[in-house]
Amino acid sequence: MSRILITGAAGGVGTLLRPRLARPDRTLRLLDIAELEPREGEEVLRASVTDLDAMTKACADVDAVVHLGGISVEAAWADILDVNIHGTRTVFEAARRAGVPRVVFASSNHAVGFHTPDEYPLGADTPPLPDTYYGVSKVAGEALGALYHHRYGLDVICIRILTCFPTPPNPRALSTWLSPDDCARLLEACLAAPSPGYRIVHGVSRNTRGGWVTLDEAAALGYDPQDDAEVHAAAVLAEHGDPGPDDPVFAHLGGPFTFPEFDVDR
Ligand code: 15L
Repeated sequence: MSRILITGAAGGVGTLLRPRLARPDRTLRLLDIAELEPREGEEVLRASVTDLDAMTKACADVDAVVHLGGISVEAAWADILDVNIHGTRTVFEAARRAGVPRVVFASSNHAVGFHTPDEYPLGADTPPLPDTYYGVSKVAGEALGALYHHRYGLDVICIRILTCFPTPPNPRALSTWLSPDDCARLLEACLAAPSPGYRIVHGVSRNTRGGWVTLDEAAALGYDPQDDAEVHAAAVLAEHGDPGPDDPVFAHLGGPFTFPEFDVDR
């Protein structure tokens, strides 16, 4: 019997993963600031990732933490600093104090969002080039993961997730979609890999219009994506129109997050 703690379990990715990570031999301990109703095989905790005491208790008797909690878009610096950066440090520190051997951290393409198509496919060793304060928080989370691996020996896998939604939400996502099922496949690979050490991998499906980032690092963990956004292409383009290859949304990996209107301090 294993126990996995999922932070931010009521959020978008958490909601998609919850039924997909359920196993008869596994307890999912779901943590969020929002209320959750436990189902069979689940435990529910209502707490903030910024609360070290609560997080340390939440990490008791846990085999791995899947850290999804935090703000998932651009926001004011004070909020990003508290919830995403301080909160992520709190999660790693709580895991260390409670003796949790493995943390899987939901990073984002926005950690490297200002990289450009002439550099594609971006490897997981691509240097940080965040496109927002949100992206900065993901770079900080990856750095904290490296610290907690190298100083304290935790296994830490940072997944630079591209676009994880039930279906591709826009034309850019025809290249960047991570299907919910592939997301669960990647998480299972991250949880099962023997002694992964510290790694950064990309979270994306095997999209026909992909090739923006490498899949090799995730494949080395055992990830074998089965889905392709192309099956949704006709519907997505009918709804949103075809922006064409010269549209600014394709000028950087981070797409709209690089646009001036994402500057919250303007
Ligand atoms: C992310 O990191 C965001 O959390 C999500 O809302 C999407 O915008 C996604 O990146 C993306 O780049 O599509």
